Amino acid sequence: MSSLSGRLLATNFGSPPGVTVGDKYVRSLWHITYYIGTPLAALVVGLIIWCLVRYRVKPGEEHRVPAQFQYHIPLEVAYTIIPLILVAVIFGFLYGGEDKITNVSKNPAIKITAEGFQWGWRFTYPNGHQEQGTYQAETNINSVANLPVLYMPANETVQIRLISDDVDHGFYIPAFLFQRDMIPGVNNVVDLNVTKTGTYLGECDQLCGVYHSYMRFKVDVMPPSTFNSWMSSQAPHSITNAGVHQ
Ligand SMILES: [Cu+2]
Repeated sequence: MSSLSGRLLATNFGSPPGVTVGDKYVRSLWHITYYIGTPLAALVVGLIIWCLVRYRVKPGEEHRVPAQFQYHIPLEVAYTIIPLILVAVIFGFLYGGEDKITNVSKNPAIKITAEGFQWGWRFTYPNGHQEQGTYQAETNINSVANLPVLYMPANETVQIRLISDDVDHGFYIPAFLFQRDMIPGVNNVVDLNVTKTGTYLGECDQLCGVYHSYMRFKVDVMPPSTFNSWMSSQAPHSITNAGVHQ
């Protein structure tokens, strides 16, 4: 293991370093489950090994029956209460983290509607401009060239309304450590504030039909000035079809 990946593992427990303002809450939940789960796993595995060694059958003891006891109330209370406390603690952290992640701003820099459908994406901007792309029969699953693009500014609150035209889809951008379902008839509104410019891959993560695995998109996070000039060069209510333009 290289020292870099060793350092990453030590600091992030294998989780990717996030690129959004909100992903620290997701990462801290990931870490907390490690903090609680690692000693617990060590304890359980340790006890199993101890039992194997301590109570192994020795020569001449083949018919020995271990001590039998039941209704050991303190023991039963302990192994009921301790897991309940652990679940309650994890639930508390989860609730706190989710509360921050789902919190949406009243004054986002821009509002975008992201629409999922079988099998593609449509991103609608405030002036009615749309970026869209659908599965095409000749699509190469490994190609990202013809994917629809979600353009957004970096370091600003981008509010995205997630809707579905048909069945359940999932708006998932792994690099953002972010996922939210897109459910027909439900308005899921989320805020994303990306701190690093670049191109990221997004995908549908709810099995939504035959070409679900082709349902991907790109996210182009640009400096705000670049985004603004891109935005102002898009005619109102124009439509850009992925794979057709450029
Ligand atoms: Cu889908």
